[in-house]
Amino acid sequence: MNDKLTEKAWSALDRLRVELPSWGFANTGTRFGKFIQDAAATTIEEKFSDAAQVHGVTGACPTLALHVQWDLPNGLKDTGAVETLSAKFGIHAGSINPNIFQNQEYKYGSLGNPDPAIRKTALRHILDCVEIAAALKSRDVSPWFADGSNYPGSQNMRTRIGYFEEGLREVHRALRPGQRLLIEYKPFEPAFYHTDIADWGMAYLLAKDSGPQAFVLVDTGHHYQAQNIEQIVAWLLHRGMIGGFHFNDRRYADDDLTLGSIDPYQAFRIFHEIQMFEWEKGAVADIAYMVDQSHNLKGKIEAMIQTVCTAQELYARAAIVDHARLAKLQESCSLVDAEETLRDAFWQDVRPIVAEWRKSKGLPVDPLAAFRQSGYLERITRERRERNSGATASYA
Ligand code: RM4
Ligand code: MN
Ligand code: MN
Repeated sequence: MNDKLTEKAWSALDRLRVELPSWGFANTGTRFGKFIQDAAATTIEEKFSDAAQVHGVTGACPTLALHVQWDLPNGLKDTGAVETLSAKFGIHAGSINPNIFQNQEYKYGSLGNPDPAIRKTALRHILDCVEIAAALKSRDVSPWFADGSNYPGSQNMRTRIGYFEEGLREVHRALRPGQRLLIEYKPFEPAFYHTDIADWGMAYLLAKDSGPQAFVLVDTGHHYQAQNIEQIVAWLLHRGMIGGFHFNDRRYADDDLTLGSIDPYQAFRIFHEIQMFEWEKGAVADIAYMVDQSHNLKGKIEAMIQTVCTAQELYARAAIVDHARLAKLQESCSLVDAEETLRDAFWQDVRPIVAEWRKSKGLPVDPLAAFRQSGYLERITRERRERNSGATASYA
């Protein structure tokens, strides 16, 4: 590969930061059962410690997304402890994720619940999350709403839109300058008839309605099978409305599989859309790249290392697309040559370039091997085994 391409790939790697999810290090399961792992993290300290391992070998993950109910059960009171852990492990608190889906009162919804008292409880929790984010100097508050209904006629969809508009405006009013509200959508599950924020259009409209600091969050697993995700990304980029991603891969629905494990071309196409936009604008899009994966069977830290390495490889491949050439070919409708320009980049093996980049940063050339050699996994397996033997998995 020539020097110019190598340089493009290196500068892409320099800027790619991937946020890890605290819940990805904990025991989780499926609706049918939970397989507890000896090495899984059961405390927030262990989650920070595990995330620091991933950051240590990849150099790309300085922040950890926190789920308030699971990580800060006492809310604002726990922020001091989180700051201590941040300092200890060199990992900052990332996006703050409210939990408005797990408690019994949310059976019929949170901000969309017909009961005003429950809407208020949900609102108060999200407002607490804004305070927590402010205390931790973390920029993004990132709610996912499980709200919806299971049977036709059982809820008034329009009334609930109004409830969401009202609640989200209120959340937006509490945001500090610079903070952002990221609105995530998901077509179904846990609701199987209607979901209040089911797609990017609904998230977009609610974000626009609530105010200028609200943006859309795209979880790659939250789409119907045939949906063109990169086109959604293109629209959101065009409108300046993309706030961030939850990366994962899937075969069927919201499977939370390792990024790129099923369809690496999909992730590449998303990265390409973003980098083509950035090339045109001459500026980097302000997007939070976050992982949202829970691994039931794979070792959690290893799975996260795989994920980050895959993101780096696919992002670097998208960086070496010849944007100027592609733009001309698109203009002249040279379909085959345009497609080949994209395919050329996708099929390049950038791993030697990524390895050189790692070496230049003093990072291990093979992050997974380095982690395996460190002895960390054996140590935590020993230390955590007993606690995990009686553990019950948390939902994520
Ligand atoms: C949802 C969604 C959210 C995540 C929860 C646990 O499917 O992806 O982002 O916080 O799961
Ligand atoms: Mn998500
Ligand atoms: Mn999900």
